[in-house]
Amino acid sequence: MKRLDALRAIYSFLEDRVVVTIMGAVAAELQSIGHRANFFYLQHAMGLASSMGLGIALTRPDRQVIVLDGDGSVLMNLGGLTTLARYRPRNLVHVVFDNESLLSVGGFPTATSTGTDLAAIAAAAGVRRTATARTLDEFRGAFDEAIAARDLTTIVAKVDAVGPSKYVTELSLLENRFAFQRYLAII
Ligand SMILES: Cc1ncc(C[n+]2csc(CCOP(=O)(O)OP(=O)(O)O)c2C)c(N)n1
Ligand SMILES: [Mg+2]
Repeated sequence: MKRLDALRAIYSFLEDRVVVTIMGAVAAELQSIGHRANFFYLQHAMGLASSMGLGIALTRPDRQVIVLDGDGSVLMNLGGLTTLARYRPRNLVHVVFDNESLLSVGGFPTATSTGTDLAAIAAAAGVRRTATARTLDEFRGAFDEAIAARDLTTIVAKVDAVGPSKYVTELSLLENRFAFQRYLAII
């Protein structure tokens, strides 16, 4: 499965949800489909996208929050899963695109390439709903089920280690930050 295809498969759903992504390839891919004011691309703070999503989900229980994470990022902050599970925001879906690689910085293999199972770690951390998707159909099914369940879910989507030709986009961090802050203030 290509991450870009997985993003395309859920894009229409993301259009009016609060979306937080990690930096790098996934941010550039989502922007290539179409940036929206309700999308925030967390730069630099690797491993903290779920923490930011958690904060928004807890303060805005009326909104659905989707976090688009990466294997390397989650591995860098495994404690984030325990905190997510502890607060169990029912309005947060945590998607981890697992390409078994630190793709955005050159493609170094991560621990998921040697057997680490992030869905199992999320479950052991206390996340009650977890899924692993290896095909586009499985991903779409797992995503729809997570939304319907109205409960915290971590979906590990196993994707190819391929990304966009360039990761730097025209949208600057500060511009994205202020526009996202204004979006959250008016919804
Ligand atoms: C604390 C910290 N260390 C290192 C980096 C450099 N860095 C940026 S993206 C990235 C790889 C992210 O890997 P992953 O989450 O698997 O996403 P992928 O690039 O594979 O899509 C790294 C190491 C960073 N931004 N922050
Ligand atoms: Mg990765």
